Amino acid sequence: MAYGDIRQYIASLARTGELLEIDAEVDPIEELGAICRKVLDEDGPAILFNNVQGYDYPVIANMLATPGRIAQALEVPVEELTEEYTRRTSGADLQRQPLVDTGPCKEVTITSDELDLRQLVPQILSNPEDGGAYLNYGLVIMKDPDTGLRNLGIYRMQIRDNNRTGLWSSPTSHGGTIRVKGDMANRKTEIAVCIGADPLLYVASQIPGLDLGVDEIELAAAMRGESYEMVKCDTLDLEVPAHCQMVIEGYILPNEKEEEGPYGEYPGYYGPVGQQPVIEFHHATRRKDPVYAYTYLGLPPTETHAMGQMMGEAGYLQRLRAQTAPTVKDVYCPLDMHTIIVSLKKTYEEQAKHVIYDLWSTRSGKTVIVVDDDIDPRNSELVYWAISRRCHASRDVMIVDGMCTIGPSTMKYPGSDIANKMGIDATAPLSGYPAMSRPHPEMMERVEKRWGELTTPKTDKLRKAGR
Ligand SMILES: Cc1cc2nc3c(=O)[nH]c(=O)nc-3n(C[C@H](O)[C@H](O)[C@H](O)COP(=O)(O)O)c2cc1C
Ligand SMILES: [Mn+2]
Repeated sequence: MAYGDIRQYIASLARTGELLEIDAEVDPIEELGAICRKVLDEDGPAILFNNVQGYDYPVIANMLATPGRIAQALEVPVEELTEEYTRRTSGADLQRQPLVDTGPCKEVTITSDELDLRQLVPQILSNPEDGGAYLNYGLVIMKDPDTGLRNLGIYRMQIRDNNRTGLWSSPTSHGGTIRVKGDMANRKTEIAVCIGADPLLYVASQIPGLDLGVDEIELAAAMRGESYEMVKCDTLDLEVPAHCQMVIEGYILPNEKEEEGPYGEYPGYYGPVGQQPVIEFHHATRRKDPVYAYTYLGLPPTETHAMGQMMGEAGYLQRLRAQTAPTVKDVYCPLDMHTIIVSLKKTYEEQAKHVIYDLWSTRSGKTVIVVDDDIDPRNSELVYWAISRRCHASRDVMIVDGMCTIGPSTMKYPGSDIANKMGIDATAPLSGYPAMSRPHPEMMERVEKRWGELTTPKTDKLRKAGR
């Protein structure tokens, strides 16, 4: 049975020992981020802060920060996560979600006069040099103005005053594309921010490599095995999940930019201050007793990295299987979010390089390493071995310009402001290499069969020899 809402998921985390409840009062500026950092570094549980100073509602933090908790959201064993995701979503008939009249997210209405984001949202400073409090874990629903198709993503919003925030949506994201279209047409863009929703909506929002026009909510429903009841926004032509905790309705103002940042992002560095779009909110609804969902951002491991890893592996595997490399065996994404290691049974010589080109064209793919199918991409020692033994650097290491990232790598060399992407083809040629020096499989099998006999002591000659 799928979870009905985020509260049922939190209850399930509590049952499985994956929840730390903190009843003591916590300072959202001086303490909350540091508590999250400590628990993440210890690979610890999700945290339910029941008493955040100056805020009326509980705050759930880092709910999906481990593969185990992501698996718990899908209700599958962790080792079956990628496979099960693929089974549920590939070729899935993405259904439209049913529209209902009302739902828990509509219990309380907050009009434009009453709206104060500084009360509705806790004023958390994740890292000490952040430019202010951010709403950093809202599920953002917008529509592509050209097609009318819905999009779901997560983009940070710097809280400015009672009803205005900044918005940082990378131009490489669908959310970024939609707001740029708004600028180009000089039209305001409707935006609904959902807070505290079903965990699979967060997970689905992070799958890379989707086409603009594939609705992440429909994908989440396929992952969940059950549709989401949706309700109409009160003031916008958008629909939102009826069982989320809060909905804030507003417009991205066209061609209006304000100073935004700095903000400690997932690369583990503060991003710079820049001119970014502005959102004006004018309406909100919520449950009577909402739970606010927050996530700490910074150096890995965090929830963002955990979702990026699991969904990257699933998404890239699906993409390669469908296009460039049907014989791909496995994909491993380390927690940095930009490295992709592919193990491949090559069917033609240039295929490893085609895999590199393909993954370079995704917005997060930065360093792509391709090894043969005899190498486990998760075994870093064997991946290094393959790079040393099967990669001829002058031909097999490829570098191009064009990484659009918020990391500081280009700042090392003044004047080089476009980040690079790198590919490493660490596969042996199909024409063959010298035979590998190891026992034949039959020999290993034979030893395996005799293992009991070989390891049962029959003689203690050495000891008897009087050592
Ligand atoms: C906690 C969190 C914060 C994020 N903040 C941003 C952000 O500020 N800007 C951005 O472009 N992407 C951000 N992302 C990544 C996007 O949500 C992600 O790339 C998503 O797939 C974008 O979907 P879209 O391509 O449909 O817009 C964030 C992700 C998480 C988990
Ligand atoms: Mn999208």
